[in-house]
Amino acid sequence: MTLTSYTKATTPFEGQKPGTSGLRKAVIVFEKEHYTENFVQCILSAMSGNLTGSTLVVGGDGRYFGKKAVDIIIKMCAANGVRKLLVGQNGILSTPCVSCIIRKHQTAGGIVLTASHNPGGPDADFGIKFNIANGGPAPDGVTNKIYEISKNIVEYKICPELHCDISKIGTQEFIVDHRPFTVEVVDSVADYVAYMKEIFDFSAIKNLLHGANGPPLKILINAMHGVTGPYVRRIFLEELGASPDSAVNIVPLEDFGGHHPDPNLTYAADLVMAMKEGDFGFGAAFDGDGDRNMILGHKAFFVTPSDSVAVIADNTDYIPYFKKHGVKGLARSMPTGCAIDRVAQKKGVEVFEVPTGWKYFGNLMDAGRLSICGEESFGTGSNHIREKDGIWAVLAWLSILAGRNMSVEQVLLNHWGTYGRNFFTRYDYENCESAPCNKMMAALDAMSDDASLVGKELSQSGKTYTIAKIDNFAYTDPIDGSVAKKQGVRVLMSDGSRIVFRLSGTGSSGATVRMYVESYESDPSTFTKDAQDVLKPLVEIALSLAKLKEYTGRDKPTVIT
Ligand code: VG1
Ligand code: CO
Repeated sequence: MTLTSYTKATTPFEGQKPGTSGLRKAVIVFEKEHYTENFVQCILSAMSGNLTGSTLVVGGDGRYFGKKAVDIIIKMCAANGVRKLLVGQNGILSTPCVSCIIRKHQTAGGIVLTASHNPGGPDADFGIKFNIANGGPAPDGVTNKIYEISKNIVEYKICPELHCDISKIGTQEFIVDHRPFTVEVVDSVADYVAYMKEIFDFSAIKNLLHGANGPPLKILINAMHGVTGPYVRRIFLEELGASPDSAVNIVPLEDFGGHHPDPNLTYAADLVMAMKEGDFGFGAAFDGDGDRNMILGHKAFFVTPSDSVAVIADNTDYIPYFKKHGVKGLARSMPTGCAIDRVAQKKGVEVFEVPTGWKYFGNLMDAGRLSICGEESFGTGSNHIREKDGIWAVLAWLSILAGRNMSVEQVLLNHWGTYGRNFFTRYDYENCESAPCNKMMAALDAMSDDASLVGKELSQSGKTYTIAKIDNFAYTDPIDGSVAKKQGVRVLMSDGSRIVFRLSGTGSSGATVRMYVESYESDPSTFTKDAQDVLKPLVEIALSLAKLKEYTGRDKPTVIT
């Protein structure tokens, strides 16, 4: 039977502007008539010359509205001349897995259905993100094009009679407008698991977990009811043979059990509590779409993400992938603590500082100049794909623990012993009113033009810092020369300490202020101190410099990491 596609008239919606990582809005917004269709059409139209005859990957974190969105995307891709879709079974694919499949099958790109760490469910958030042929999030040039198209859209194409069963693995063929159209429903984990087995030495990790060279390491992996559940089961329980009590919350739920699927000390409190009891030597959690990770050691010893990526970069000898491909360069996002810079310096490789968001790493990787990178927001990854990758980070850590025969805490103490410690913390003020936050950012921005502030001393609780420079971070991509401006106000102190302020670009409403505070210590007697204690004076300085309490009306943050 030949199916026919139709052109439907529509009108633009305001605000279909992809943020740090795709378009994120409340589910009720995506449920508005034509809303999702409009945005999907904008993505497809933005592909222009590459659309007809293309293959795309489709999948997401399993949150509420995901299946509905997959159905719409299949019907619209069919109508828009796409040749083939690779769809995760039941619409399930982690974000790193989408990236892996795009690359392995050399597709023109993929559509990821996730709002990542934002809560899910009918009263929470949904999101749509476009990834390009390198497997990474669309760069600003592409997202700007999508947004421009969204402002003037008048119609979209859809094939309403096309019905596709995405619960069964296998290929389904259709004829749409006399053209063949194929949907291949793929196993949600197979390609990804195979790739991890190439990258890491699974037998070394198995030995660590089973105690071949010492006491067995007990691990606790918390999937937070996000998309990583099936990956955790297959990799940690089946492949690595960890005991069943090693993995919790591994059934993906449409509302993540009502929680924020964000692996940090606040939202993954259950993991922290369980680790504190002391039965486990290693703990980890992931976010909704599986690209973030949190690493904990025995008794919930916390590894700040800025240190995590530095440790991985410093220990690549234990990871077969890097032995084979080498380590070309390192990178971090601007607000991320600078520990990795020190590793780069020692190893004599380039280090890059890019704006917040994984999309800025892709060009450097494609150009062969970047191997390992991370963000303070629990994102860690490498050039094996073009997204950050939570499970990869855990496997990297386990490889290091196995290779060095050390605990998490020992690895960190060792690292600080070599490099010194970059103390780091982030304060988040979620869901504030937008107008006063914008004013606060404007006031901070104005400070970057104020030369009289340079050299000014700021004191608090017996500590004094001298302002060396204030700027609003701008980045010129070394590969294509594209420029990203106003990426966050940085207050750089003369001793290398830093304060950074920016507004979140992943929220679905209101404003979230992020304040990042970092200072470096080379005195070993400080290394085991609590970051909050060490950074307290600088935090106070930051709060008063920005008049944060006055502008936001908040006397404490929602989340501290
Ligand atoms: C946040 C993080 C950023 C991360 C982004 C996407 O962005 O700060 O580092 O890349 O989320 O992560 P923002 O604009 O809210 O600060 V994910 O796992 O939500 O896709
Ligand atoms: Co995520």
